[in-house]
Amino acid sequence: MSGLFITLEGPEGAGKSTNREYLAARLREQGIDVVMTREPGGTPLAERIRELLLAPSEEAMAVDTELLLMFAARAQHLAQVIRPALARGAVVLCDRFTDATYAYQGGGRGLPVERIAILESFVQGELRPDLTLVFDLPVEVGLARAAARGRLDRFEQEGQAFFEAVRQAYLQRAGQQPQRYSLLDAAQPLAAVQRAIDALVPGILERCRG
Ligand code: Z5A
Repeated sequence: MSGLFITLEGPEGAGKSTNREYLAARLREQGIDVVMTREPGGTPLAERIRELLLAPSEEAMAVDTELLLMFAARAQHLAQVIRPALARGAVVLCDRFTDATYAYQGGGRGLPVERIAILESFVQGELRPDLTLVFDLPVEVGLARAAARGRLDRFEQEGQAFFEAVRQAYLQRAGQQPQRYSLLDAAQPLAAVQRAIDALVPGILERCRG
């Protein structure tokens, strides 16, 4: 048996966490075994790496350090959570994965795509998401949603140009592989976003049962 690996991506405040819960509920009511997880994080050790990555600190984090910590957390997450869940036939719903590395460390920080691709192959082997939902919205809308939560993490302290580059990297990747990505307009009211998710559910169920 092999499960289905679905990732949710997009810039800040796009609604990934909210809609991950919603999609999980739609699938569970159809009797599907769903594992919800997130990156960076998803295991106790990977969550400790997440704390290092998100906490603002006086010592600037080198861009390569950031990249390697993302993949260190991912290696742990794959070994402890994602691969075992897929092996038992579950649907894994993961809030961010390697597309976020291409968007943030590639688009935002300007690291070469080739360097990210080397680590992707090293850490993941052949494993790639089966489906990626990209929640797209204008940068200022997402930042306003994030700001409403209070204290900003290390990434959220970046400026508008950084987040524009992140958004464009996501759009570019989604445009290059339309068979893997579903682009959702996350600036719409939540009910409209969730109607778009409802429309994806039959295809997901078919892939689970096929
Ligand atoms: N990062 C990276 O650089 N490289 C990597 O490889 C990985 C990650 C994996 C942490 O991620 C940081 O790590 C992230 C990228 C970096 N940078 N930042 N910042 P995260 O996923 O934990 O952080 P996040 O993107 O900031 O999550 P978020 O802001 O919580 O966004 P969200 O999960 O997409 O949104 P939400 O929590 O579901 O919704 C936010 C609020 O908006 C909430 O009050 C909702 O009720 C509201 N909302 C949601 N949808 C709507 C709609 N449609 N209308 C109105 N209001 C809405």
